[in-house]
Amino acid sequence: MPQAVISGTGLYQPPHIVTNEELVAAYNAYAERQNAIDAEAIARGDKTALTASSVEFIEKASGIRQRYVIEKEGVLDPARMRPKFAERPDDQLSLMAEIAADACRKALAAAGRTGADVDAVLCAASNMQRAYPAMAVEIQQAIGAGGYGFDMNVACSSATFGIEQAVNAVRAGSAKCVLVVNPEITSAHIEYKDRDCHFIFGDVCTATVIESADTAVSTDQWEVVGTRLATQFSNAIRNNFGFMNRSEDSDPAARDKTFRQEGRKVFKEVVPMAAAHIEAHLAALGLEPTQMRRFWLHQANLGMNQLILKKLVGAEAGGDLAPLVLDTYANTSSAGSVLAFHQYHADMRPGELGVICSFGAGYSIGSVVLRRK
Ligand code: CO8
Repeated sequence: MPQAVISGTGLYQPPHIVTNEELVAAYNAYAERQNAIDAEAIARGDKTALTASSVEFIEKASGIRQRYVIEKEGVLDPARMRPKFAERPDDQLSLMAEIAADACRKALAAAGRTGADVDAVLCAASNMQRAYPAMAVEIQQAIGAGGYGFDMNVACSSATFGIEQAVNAVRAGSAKCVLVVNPEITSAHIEYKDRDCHFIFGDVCTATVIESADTAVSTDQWEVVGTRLATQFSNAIRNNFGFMNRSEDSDPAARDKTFRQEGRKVFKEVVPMAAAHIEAHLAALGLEPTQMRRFWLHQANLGMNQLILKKLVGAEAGGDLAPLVLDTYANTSSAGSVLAFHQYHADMRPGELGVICSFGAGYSIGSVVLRRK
């Protein structure tokens, strides 16, 4: 059976930064405006006045300091509170495929490959821009790949679940070179009018090349030692947007049609699950957490990562052992753990081990154990 390696990663980074200060100023202006509109209902006790957001809360509760977005003006407009994207005609490359193709080309360049070498494209992300044709097939055409493409969604764990499918395809011999791409346009499905979550997400796209070790040409190869996936149903993170909305005569702009969560519940339930998942995966491979040179953890919350790491090895997250990217990029959904790997692996030596681990809605958890070749 061929051995699978990660031979390159790529990152599309959006052009605009939104700082916490800018985001909070926009939210507070929106809240003031909305409270003025609702003044009578608030006075009657029929509505609750919106309370201000705060930079201090955001940084203390999450560790996030800024995020990147593809479009900034609409997000920060108190009269809009969502990005403003132009609808593109069918014969133009869609926005999601455009950022995906950019990340794919960079990952292929890192792997010493071109689109012509790719025989499978998996578009793995929390949301797809349309129902069909599959985003992956459009990306496949944009980068000049052959073979096949399909979309998959396991929310924040989409990337690790995609990597396992790619590794299985390479091991089974059904594909030689697979691209897993994670275009996360989170700004289009977060509710900027809700102070509980307006700060959480940022846009990026990551791409990973997985190929057979026999034919890989990259100077930067990572043997996939093992992958493990797990899911357990939970409503604690949910978005009811979908094709049935129209027939249900439900309001497409209702609060339940964008991201919502019970953040504290997620925090409490997912931390022990993720730590136990990593520990069990490593044990099945005959490894201990203390043998890991690096943990590339899902980037949702600084406190979550610190607790997971403490349970595993008794250390603090951040710095060298479990690098953080969420302070700069915020939660980029499925792209977060791959982004951490992309930015923090060059210093590792041949033979050293690390784990990519994602966790999020579903609940879903995925881990990928890597050894530098
Ligand atoms: N400013 C000031 N105060 C605030 C704000 C704010 N912006 N927001 C909330 N507060 C208040 C609350 O109202 C509350 O007040 P009170 O005590 O009076 O009720 C108080 O602050 C404390 O609120 P919380 O208990 O909610 O605060 P926490 O300390 O729990 O922090 C977090 C909130 C940061 C959300 C934290 O709970 C967290 O990070 N939890 C983990 C969440 C997580 O990891 N979720 C995973 C989601 S990602 C995923 O799965 C992908 C989904 C698909 C992608 C979707 C892309 C859009």
